[in-house]
Amino acid sequence: MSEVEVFPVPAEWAKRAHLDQAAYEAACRRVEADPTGFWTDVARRLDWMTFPTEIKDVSFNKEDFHIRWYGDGILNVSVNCLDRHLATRGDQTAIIWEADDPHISTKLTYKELHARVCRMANVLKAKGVRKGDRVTIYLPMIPDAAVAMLACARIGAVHSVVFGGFSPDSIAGRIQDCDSKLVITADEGLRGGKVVPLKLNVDEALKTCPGVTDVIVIRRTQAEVPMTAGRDHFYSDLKDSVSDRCDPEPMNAEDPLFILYTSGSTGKPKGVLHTTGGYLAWASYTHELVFDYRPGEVFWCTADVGWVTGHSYVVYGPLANAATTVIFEGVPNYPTSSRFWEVCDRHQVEIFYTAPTAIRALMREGDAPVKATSRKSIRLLGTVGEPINPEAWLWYHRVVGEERCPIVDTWWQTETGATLMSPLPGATALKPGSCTKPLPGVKPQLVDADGKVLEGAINGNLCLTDSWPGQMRTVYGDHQRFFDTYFSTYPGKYFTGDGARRDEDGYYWITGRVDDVINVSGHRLGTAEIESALVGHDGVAEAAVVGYPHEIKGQGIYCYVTLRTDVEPSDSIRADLRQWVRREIGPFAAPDVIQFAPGLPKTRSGKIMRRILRKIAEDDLSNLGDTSTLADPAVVDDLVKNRGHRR
Ligand code: 6R9
Repeated sequence: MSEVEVFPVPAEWAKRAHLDQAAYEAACRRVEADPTGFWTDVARRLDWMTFPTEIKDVSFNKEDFHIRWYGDGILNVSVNCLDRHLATRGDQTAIIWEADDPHISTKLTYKELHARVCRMANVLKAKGVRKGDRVTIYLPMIPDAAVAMLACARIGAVHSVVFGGFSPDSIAGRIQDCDSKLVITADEGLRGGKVVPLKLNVDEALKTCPGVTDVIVIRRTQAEVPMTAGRDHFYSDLKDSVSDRCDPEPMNAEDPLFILYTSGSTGKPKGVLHTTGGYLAWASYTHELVFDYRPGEVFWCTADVGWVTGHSYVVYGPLANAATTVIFEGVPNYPTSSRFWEVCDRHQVEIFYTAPTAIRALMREGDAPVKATSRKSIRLLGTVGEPINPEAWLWYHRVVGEERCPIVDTWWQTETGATLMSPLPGATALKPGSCTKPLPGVKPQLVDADGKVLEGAINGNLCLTDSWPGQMRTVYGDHQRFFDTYFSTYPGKYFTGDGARRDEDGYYWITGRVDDVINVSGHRLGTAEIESALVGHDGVAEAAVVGYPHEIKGQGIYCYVTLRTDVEPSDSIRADLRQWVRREIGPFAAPDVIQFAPGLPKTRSGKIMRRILRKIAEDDLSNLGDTSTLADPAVVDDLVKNRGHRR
């Protein structure tokens, strides 16, 4: 293995940080020696109506499988994110909104945000939304997205945010699965100067969602949109008839806070369910530790609230910690590739957190768009969503951070609620490409395919042997699927679906998914979902989808498609299929390569040999492995000969 450059903790960081190396190690020892004391202290960072006495109650075993944290505690998330800051920080900026148009930005203080949340909460109540009801939110990156989430939390409704890039079909599936009666959307979204027809998409989706009785429409672009009488209401027509005070609903720590759909290796997307107390404690704790956060600092996480990163590090973690959080409507390269850094300068951003795919795309534009800006306010950089290649890490460090800013590479998942492994800027020496070490209380373990525990420096499948407060509690409506997906592969352990290497210093290096999930520009997609979209097309008999390394996106989408015998392969059907998948799932799921395949490599029992398809997609022909078990080994020759052109 080549020499890895190590970046030691800068002295000033060790001095100012919440945790330096010794304190980090002490915290790790304390969780072992006194778990109840440690986790009780984590709970203390929140304001409780009733402080919990039951702290951790977990079993990953089949016989008595259950996960409960702070089970007798009572609290309200919106109180923790708003009310408790009012006395001392009511006039502090809570949200800085930077619009897609670089000439527009606005600020909301904690007082103003509180009033807006209460108003929306009252509007929801007036529409009949009660504790436990599900509300679907399909909004652009505007402050109202955070307002809508917190308004649900205030009255105990369970939000399901659907990313604005999803298609009508995907919205419909998510509404039906959790049976929401109410949808909050906007007339249109704006991203990179392009209009996203949000209301039209909702209208299309609702054709198959008869259970939805109300749609609340926020005016963003003021575009004319069709309104169905009795069902659709402009928020501007509702908000003035309600009060801007709303008593918070007392919630049990284990009451649901939100559902967020995410792709798995099989079946339709799963409704990942997070609860109130443990989730918020973990979002807040990790936000403070990983970003070494102090109240009032300007924090910018570029993720969309439609993904878990937006939930935990645009809204809940930062607001619980009295942050000034930036909500950015736009994209990294509009109007120019300097946009991120101009926004940092304009709002004096101190901590900047984004995805490797954005870094790689900007790196390709060269140093000049970065160097045209000051970036002096930035002290700390972060990444999330996929492995970062050392080259991109080094560019981020040298060019963006001018070698002054540590980089926290945070590994986690929708299922984990918030970060599980990451450097702490005052405690951990950095290695480019490694998410380094677990946070205190997090217990990673590497196992081989048979579940044998692996020790020392080695590659393996990444499991967690114990729970943490932010762990998901169930798959909405399908608890058995929750157990089967995460706890049955390696009994008694949570299996992440990721592979990882541990090096001689105990640092972890995530190598990517070991299941049929692919990570495209930091967006998680199940290959099964794309396959199911493809075979929904009239011309397609069969399809198999795999990922392949893509310079900017991390992974690209490679589709092998067997057409029906009466359909001729052509560029036009290829374009048609691409468009079809965009429409079925969303634009970000558009295939990069479509190869027409007269046959797919299958075992004699009919199982598609994906290993071979992956190798061909990766252009790694030296190592196709044993093809003798195939029903028809000749199909492989055809696939190799007609390999697709990678975009
Ligand atoms: C937060 C988020 C989760 C999957 C995860 C892993 C990959 C996330 C990473 C990373 C390497 C990191 N992933 N962070 N891989 N280094 N720092 O992204 O959640 O959308 O559910 O994706 O993303 O493969 O399993 P989610």
